[in-house]
Amino acid sequence: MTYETILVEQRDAVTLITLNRPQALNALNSQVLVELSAAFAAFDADPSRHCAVVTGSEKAFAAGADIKEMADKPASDFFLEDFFSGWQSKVVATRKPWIAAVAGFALGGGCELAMMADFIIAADTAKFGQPEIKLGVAPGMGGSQRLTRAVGKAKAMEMCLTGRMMDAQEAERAGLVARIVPAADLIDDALKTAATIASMPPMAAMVNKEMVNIAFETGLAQGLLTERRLFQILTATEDKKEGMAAFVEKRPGVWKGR
Ligand code: CO8
Repeated sequence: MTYETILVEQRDAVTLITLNRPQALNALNSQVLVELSAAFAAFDADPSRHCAVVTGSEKAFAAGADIKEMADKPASDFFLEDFFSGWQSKVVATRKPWIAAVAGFALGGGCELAMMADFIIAADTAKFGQPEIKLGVAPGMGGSQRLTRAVGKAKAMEMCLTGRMMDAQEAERAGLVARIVPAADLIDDALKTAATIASMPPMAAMVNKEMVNIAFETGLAQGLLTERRLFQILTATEDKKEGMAAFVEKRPGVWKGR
């Protein structure tokens, strides 16, 4: 597929996806969703890629869903198209790990896309917000749910009701981002982190991702049971045998991915 709104580069076992609509501060329109969905599907299906990084520009990771595209759309179209559902079924559905590397504005749908990632690495310039209320609407791509789970009710409620932005430092304190790095180091740092993940036994990486995500979606008893079952499944892999043998023999493991 030829992409017009994103750039996709392969860096060894890591796929780097850059949102590329600078004229609209990377606003997420339908074409971005189609292209990102295709890029994630290709990444998930490629046995030589094991982690992805999604980033934007220095000024904006993404300034939201595309307001201009939605402004005149009738409500019935939003309903009949089940508008925004593709973000869940195509982007969140990605089984391999991916990181959002966020500099500048991550607002509305941009903040929601960042929160779809397995974790966020933020530049010290990052600003997160859910300003939809100012447009007479509310988050529609997961913001009210994922932000609340990430930072708790008080901050999420305040951000959704006032539209105020949270800077990188506050986002780190609140648990929204894994780490802050200087803006100039953002891509290198995210790629290095992704390369570390990509060097792990691939099935174990996918299972670790699934386990942590399950903690977001189920109660403790169900989560613990699922964790145990997934752990037990991993013990049947060739990479488990190799990982333990490599530890005992004091050498790096060589992974088969099965
Ligand atoms: N959608 C479409 N275009 C956008 C968006 C966006 N979300 N954000 C910025 N742009 C465009 C601007 O219109 C402008 O285009 P032009 O040059 O043609 O006028 C260009 O990007 C540059 O933007 P600014 O000139 O505004 O840049 P500033 O540096 O002055 O300001 C801001 C940067 C503060 C980020 C500002 O652009 C802004 O407030 N953007 C909108 C942020 C926002 O509200 N995001 C949430 C969007 S809504 C959403 O995500 C989900 C719900 C949507 C429902 C809508 C139903 C109608």
